[in-house]
Amino acid sequence: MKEPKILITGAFGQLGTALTDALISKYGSDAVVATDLHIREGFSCKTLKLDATDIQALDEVVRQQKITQIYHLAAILSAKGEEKPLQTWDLNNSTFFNVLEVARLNAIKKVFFPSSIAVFGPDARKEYVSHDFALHPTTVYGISKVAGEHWARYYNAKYDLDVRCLRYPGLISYQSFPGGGTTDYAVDIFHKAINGENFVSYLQEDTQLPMLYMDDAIEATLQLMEAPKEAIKTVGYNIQGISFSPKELLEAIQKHIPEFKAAYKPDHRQAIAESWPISLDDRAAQAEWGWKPKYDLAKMTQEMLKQLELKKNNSQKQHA
Ligand code: NAD
Ligand code: AKB
Repeated sequence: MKEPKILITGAFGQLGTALTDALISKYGSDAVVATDLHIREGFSCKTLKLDATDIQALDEVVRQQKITQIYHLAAILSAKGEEKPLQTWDLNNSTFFNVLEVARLNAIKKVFFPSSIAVFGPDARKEYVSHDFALHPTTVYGISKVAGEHWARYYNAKYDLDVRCLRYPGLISYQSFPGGGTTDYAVDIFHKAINGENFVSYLQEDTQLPMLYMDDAIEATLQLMEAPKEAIKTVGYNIQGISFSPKELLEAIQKHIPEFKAAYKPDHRQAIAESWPISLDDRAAQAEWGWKPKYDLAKMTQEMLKQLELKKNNSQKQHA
């Protein structure tokens, strides 16, 4: 049997849209099975409808498709999570349990679990926080990610299941829209800029958060998953990319579109943002598998504007 054969849950969200294509490019269309609650066209790999809360359905796909690795992306993110805390706890945990159990029972070789900067709470160091700092999150999303990291450690220790785990900062991408996080403004602002609309930020102008351009996030994920097992000594790697505030991002965009304007109307997401760190100490990721981001604020801004402009022109041509 050819390896790896990869199953992705929650594959059609913000991360999955880019990661599915990256995994196809790396391993080939036949090596990837992309699944989500709803079917989406446009991928060259097999796509299936799969609710990850249904352990039997998950097990069946894993067996039928002869899966050897699972990337478990399905989750409810921080801002949406605060609107329905119990449902979020339930979904985020039950889907990961199902993945861990199915992985154990089918001798899956590697599992990827995306954690988040949301594992930290307001008592954590704001700048350069280390991966092993106390984890006291105040969102249900953050609590579910801390629990996920603990379960990853448990399955690793008890069953020798190879579960690898990154704490992504806010991800910035042009491929699709984000799905209900606190960092979503940093994607939305680019769409407003390209469409000639004014932007209203739900975070204060000076609220800095750690972010990462999607290409760097994908690179980190592939590097982590390709690293030899002996190199992996941490569950829940911090990865630092770019830290900026809405005002700093606005100024970076204004270098390309000087007339672009923003207003600031903080809402409930402000408190979530204030509970998270501004930057992360990622020395473990650097030392253990060679993490190094390529995008700074200027380069990421230029690339986002270029890619969204291209998308807009292509869609206008199609509709002409
Ligand atoms: P998203 O909300 O864009 O996508 C999540 C996907 O999961 C959606 O397509 C949704 O349909 C699917 N889903 C929900 N319930 C499901 C179920 N029961 N069964 C199968 N699929 C289901 O989220 P994303 O931004 O792509 O995030 C993917 C993962 O990465 C999540 O675990 C998230 O916590 C983590 N993460 C994302 C970011 C970010 O900035 N995007 C940062 C840190 C961590
Ligand atoms: C969110 O804002 O919820 C996500 C994350 C940082 O986990 N983008």
